[in-house]
Amino acid sequence: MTPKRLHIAIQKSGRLAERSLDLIGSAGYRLTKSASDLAYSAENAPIDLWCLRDDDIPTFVADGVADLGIVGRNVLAERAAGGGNGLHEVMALGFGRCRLAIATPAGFDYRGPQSLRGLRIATTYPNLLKRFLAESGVDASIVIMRGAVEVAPRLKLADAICDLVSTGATLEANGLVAQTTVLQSEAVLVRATRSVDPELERVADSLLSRFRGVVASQGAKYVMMNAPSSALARITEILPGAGAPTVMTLAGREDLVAVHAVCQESVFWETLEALKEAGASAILVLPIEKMM
Ligand code: PRT
Ligand code: ZN
Repeated sequence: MTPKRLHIAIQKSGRLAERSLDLIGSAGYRLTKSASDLAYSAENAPIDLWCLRDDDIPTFVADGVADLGIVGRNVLAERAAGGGNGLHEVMALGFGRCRLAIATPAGFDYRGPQSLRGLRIATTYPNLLKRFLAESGVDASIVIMRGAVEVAPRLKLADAICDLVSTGATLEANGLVAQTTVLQSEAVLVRATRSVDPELERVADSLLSRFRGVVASQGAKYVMMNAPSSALARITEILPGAGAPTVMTLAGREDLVAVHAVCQESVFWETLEALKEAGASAILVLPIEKMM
């Protein structure tokens, strides 16, 4: 019997494709591309990747063709808002961040969702928009488009749009302004709600804990310094997103201690200056490769 393999669906090409492969690589899986370019195999684990259009990923996972998938939360939420089930978000992956937002022409006097009453709103996310309008108690008509939503107001096809925004450059180039956020999104790992083969469950558990480690170590830093024992409380206060630091005595120095901490947030020059001002010296900031 050939050993079972865990199948993960990722985007074939597009905004999430490269980062999805990077994440799997950072989790220690060595990938070989298939001849067709549509699949990868891990050499060192029973894991295969399938490369698909992002819109197909939820269905493939829900139907059990793939066990896990990496997709934008927006895609998952749109399916759920349309009544699609059998899927859930396992974890947020920290890349592909964007928001689904209502945007209006720059001169429009927008005073919240109420201002949308009676208007036509263009979107590729009709289910999420419909739910947002219902929750806001607003009656408006939805113009469903397949893409290029940002041109709809200029073409007089709609009065406003509901679309994904990351930098906002596309909106600005089209004379539009982002107003209310409908959904915060980023790439997420999804799996089916049905149970997976027990043999593969172990493979999935290991992958999940490795993914958690990679995501948690993104941006995290290991900070070391010497400090007067009297300044310890102040220094702990300054360290961004750190738990209780490790404090060690220094040989032959009663007044000084070594302080080590894992900081979950970015450590800026301002933070280092504040630490120095509080009495710290020999400050080192190191990247963290793995965390578990
Ligand atoms: O071919 P396939 O169907 O697989 O890909 P696709 O074209 O449907 O998706 P793709 O690759 O464009 O996006 C995949 C996922 O990336 C989305 O589902 C989101 O979860 C996420 N993402 C992150 C974004 C953006 N940022 C984003 N900016 N998806 C789309 N955009 C659009 C935005 O709507 C705007 O039109 O990109 C344009 C540029 O955005 P600004 O704000 O930076 O100008
Ligand atoms: Zn798509």
